[in-house]
Amino acid sequence: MGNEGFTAFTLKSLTDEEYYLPGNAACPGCAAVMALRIGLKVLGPRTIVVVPACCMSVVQGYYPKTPSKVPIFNTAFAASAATAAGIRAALDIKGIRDVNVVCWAGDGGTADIGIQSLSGAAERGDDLIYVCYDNEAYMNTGTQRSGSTPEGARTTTTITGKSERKKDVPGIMMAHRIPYVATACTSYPIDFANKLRRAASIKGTRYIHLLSPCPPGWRYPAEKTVEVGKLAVETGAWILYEWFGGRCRLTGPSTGLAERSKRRPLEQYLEIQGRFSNADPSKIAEMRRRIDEEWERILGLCHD
Ligand SMILES: Cc1ncc(C[n+]2csc(CCOP(=O)(O)OP(=O)(O)O)c2C)c(N)n1
Ligand code: SF4
Repeated sequence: MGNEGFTAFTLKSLTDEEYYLPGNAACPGCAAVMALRIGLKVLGPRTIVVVPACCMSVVQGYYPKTPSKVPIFNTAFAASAATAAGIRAALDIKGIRDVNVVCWAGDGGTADIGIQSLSGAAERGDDLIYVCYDNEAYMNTGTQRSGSTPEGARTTTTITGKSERKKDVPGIMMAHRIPYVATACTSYPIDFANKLRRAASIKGTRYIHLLSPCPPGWRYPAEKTVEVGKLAVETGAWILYEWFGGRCRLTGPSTGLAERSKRRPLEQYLEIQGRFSNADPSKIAEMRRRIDEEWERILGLCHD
């Protein structure tokens, strides 16, 4: 599927240049900020980032002591995609075509409160990249459940574990028939970098849903962020795929995990985090069933 002319990143080809600097206000082990650092390496200095209310708007601090070397536009919680569309329109009027406009929004600001402006932009085909860094709760305000919190996870508003399923935002975006939708995980930065590069090479609304582990919210030690993200993928709880040109394909380690027997036991992903401590064996069996269902659905898309 459409790999012609696409030069994939390797670790070596990723620039040493830093556009998001250390010394920022992120918690130690924050995956969302690691991914922003990688993302800006991919997109480069001709980029404007739109950030709604979320952890990232706190992490960046106050001008002139901000960690970002590119302009960041802070906007209202519900309005990232509309703001990005407006910035793109203004750039177009000025004849500036070489600037990437990218939204960097949390799951609360995407799956819940920002979904109307995102849907509007996608329906209009506005020319922007939207990255939802999904830490699976409203973290900045103290870990409240979001539509993207997975079933079974404890948050301050689901103290015994969330009973509803996680909202499928990538699926919602596919239903808009936009040109590019992908999932990614911060523990696989090169997979993410390549997806962002491909997204940047296409016009229209492009969407990447990035699983971003969060030590305080998911209740694990800060140094385990990469391990936790890898376990999400290796147990099959998070599937890496890319959808463009109307076709879907698995990417990264997920390509070898279509068969359930190849996946690590789900317990390994759940036990490393405090947020699933209430999940008993029957709940875990239910989660496993849902994961199998999700695999079948994604494999169905890949084989069409
Ligand atoms: C309209 C509105 N409601 C509530 C808030 C308070 N608020 C600021 S950030 C935030 C949580 C954002 O959660 P998410 O989008 O998941 O990003 P994260 O904090 O996890 O990075 C909330 C509720 C706000 N700024 N505006
Ligand atoms: S609460 Fe989580 S997402 Fe927010 S800055 Fe800390 S580690 Fe990152």
